[in-house]
Amino acid sequence: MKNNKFIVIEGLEGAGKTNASMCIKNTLNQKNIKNIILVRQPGSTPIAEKIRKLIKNKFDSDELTKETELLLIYAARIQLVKKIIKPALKNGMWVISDRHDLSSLAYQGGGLGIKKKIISQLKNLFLKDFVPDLTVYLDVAPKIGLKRALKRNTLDRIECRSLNFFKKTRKIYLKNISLDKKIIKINANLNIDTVNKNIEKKISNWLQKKNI
Ligand code: Z5A
Repeated sequence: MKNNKFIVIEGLEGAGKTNASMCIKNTLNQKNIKNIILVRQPGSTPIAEKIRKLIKNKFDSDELTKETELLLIYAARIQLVKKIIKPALKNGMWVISDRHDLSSLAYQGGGLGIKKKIISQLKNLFLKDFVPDLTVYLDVAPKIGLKRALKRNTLDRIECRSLNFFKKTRKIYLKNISLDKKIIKINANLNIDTVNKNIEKKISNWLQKKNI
């Protein structure tokens, strides 16, 4: 029987999702799980990567409406789920995704104020009962996350939003993780070694519970 899983990493910018992806992959490798693919959202197919550019770049002569932003992100997600994630899972691969639909609820719902009902309708229409086996939510204070993101490069269109936007986004993340037993919360304000140790420990426990 296949025991491969779909694992999602969530959190604000600078939470350390890229680092967490590698940490989870290494933890799986240690358990002799080697058939793993890493994807990111929006992105990871040629079309979804084009949409990613539309989402992240600033346009002087035009501005995405919040509804357009939501629909573009969902379009990229559907492309990735149908073309890559579902076929990979069917073929026994493990999939680690940097973000999934909880990001839409947090950013476009919490941050931009689109009604939860609308986002849930999109989810029900296109993802149906396709849900991650596990979500690792990296909880970082918006100020700390943005400071880390700033150190790395110039800020993109979304990263330029106000601190209040990210506070509202985090609030929705926290609300949702309290409702879902398949979400693990990690304190991402701590130093990177401690964060990695905590991720490794929680993933190992989870695998053990699943008899993997
Ligand atoms: N978006 C959306 O709005 N709605 C959706 O449904 C989806 C996405 C799916 C994707 O851009 C954008 O799309 C994102 C949300 C939106 N926009 N924003 N803003 P992205 O992929 O470029 O942005 P991101 O997902 O937020 O990635 P990120 O900024 O690269 O964050 P990260 O992957 O979590 O961080 P990192 O690259 O691992 O770490 C950032 C830096 O911090 C790096 O130098 C690390 O070495 C450092 N770091 C990481 N952890 C630590 C700790 N613990 N201590 C100290 N330093 C650390």
